Amino acid sequence: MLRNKKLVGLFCFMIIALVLTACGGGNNAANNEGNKNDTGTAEGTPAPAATEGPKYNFRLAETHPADYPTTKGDMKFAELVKEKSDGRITIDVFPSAQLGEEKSAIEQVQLGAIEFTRVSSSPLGEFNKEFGVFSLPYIFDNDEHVWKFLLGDAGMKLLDSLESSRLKGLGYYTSGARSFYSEKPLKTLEDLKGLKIRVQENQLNIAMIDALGASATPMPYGEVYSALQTGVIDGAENNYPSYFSSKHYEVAKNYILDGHQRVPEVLMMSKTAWDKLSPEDQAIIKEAALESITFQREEWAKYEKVSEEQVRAAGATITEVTDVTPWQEAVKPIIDANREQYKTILDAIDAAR
Ligand code: GTR
Repeated sequence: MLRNKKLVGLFCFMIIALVLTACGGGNNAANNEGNKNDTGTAEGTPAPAATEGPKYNFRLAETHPADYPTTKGDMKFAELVKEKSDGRITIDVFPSAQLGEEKSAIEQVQLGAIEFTRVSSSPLGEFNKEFGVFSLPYIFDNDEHVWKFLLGDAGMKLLDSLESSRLKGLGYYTSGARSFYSEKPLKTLEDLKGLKIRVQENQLNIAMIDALGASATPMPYGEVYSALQTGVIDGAENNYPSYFSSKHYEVAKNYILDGHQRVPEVLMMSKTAWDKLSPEDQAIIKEAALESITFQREEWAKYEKVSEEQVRAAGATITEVTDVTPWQEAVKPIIDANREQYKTILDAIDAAR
C-alpha cells in the first residue's frame, strides 16, 4: 500500500516536471522573428510531417541585452533563417546571459544542449587555441584592418578551425576596440600600475595585464559591475558599447582610450546540431549568418556613437592616448613569446595591413 502511494506520488511528480519543462522553454527569449513553432522541439530535433523538409526550433545564447548590436545581429540572423527556410527553421534568441555566461554557453553548444551562441573570441580562445590570437595586444591598426583579415582567406579558415572543437563557426561580428577604465584616475600608463583589473577569461589577458604592471582578475562579464562597486577590483576594460550598456561607467568613471585589443565576436553553432542538417539547410544557416554581418556592423556604428555620447554626458572622464608606443613596448614580450605559436595567423594579419 505504502509502496503504491509512493509510486503514485512519483508519477504525479514526473507529470508536473514534464509540464513545467514544456512551459519553460522559450518564455524568456527575445521578441524576435524566430518564435517557437508548434511542431519543433526545444532541442532542435526534426519534427515530423513537414511538406518541404523538417522543422526545427533552435536556441541562441547571447550575453548582451536585447538592444545591444550583437543581439540585434543575432535577431537579424534568426529572421533571415526563418525567411529563407519558409518558416521551417526558427531560432529563439535568449539575451542577457539567460542561458549562462559565455564560458558555460560555449560548453553547452559543444555538447549540443544549446544549438547557437554568439561569444567573444577571447573566452573562445580557451576552447580553440587559434582564437587566442585576438587577445594579443595591438596587433590590429584599426577596424578596417580587422575586417580585411576576417573576411579574407585566413579569417575564414580560422572560423572553420572551430570544427576541431565541436563548433561550427558561422561568421564574425564587430566589437570595436577595448580600453581600460577604473574608478581611480587613469591619465597615463603609469596610473595602471598596481591596479586590480578584471579581464575576459583567457590566459593571454593575464600576461598582458602583468606586463602593464597591474594585476589581472579573470571573471565572467555579468559579475563585473558588482565587483567594481564593492571594490573587489579597481577596474576593467572594454569597448564603448559594453562600458555603456553594462553601466560600468557608473562605478568606474575614468576611461583611457588605449585600444589595446580588437576582439571579434563569433556567431557559431553546435557541430552536433550542424551535422544533423541537410546540405540545403546548412547553406541557409551559413548564408543568413554572413548576410547578418553587414546589419550588425551598421548597428554597431550607431550604438558606439550613442554610447560615447551617453557616458560623456554622464560625466565620465575620457582620456585619449596620443602616443600608444609606450603601451606597445610594455606588452611586446607577450607578442614575442607567442609569435612562434601564432606565426601563420600573425603573418596573415600583417599581410592584411
Ligand atoms: C564584450 C563582448 C562580450 C563579453 C564582454 C566581456 O565586449 O561583446 O561578449 O565577452 O566583452 O568583457 O566579457
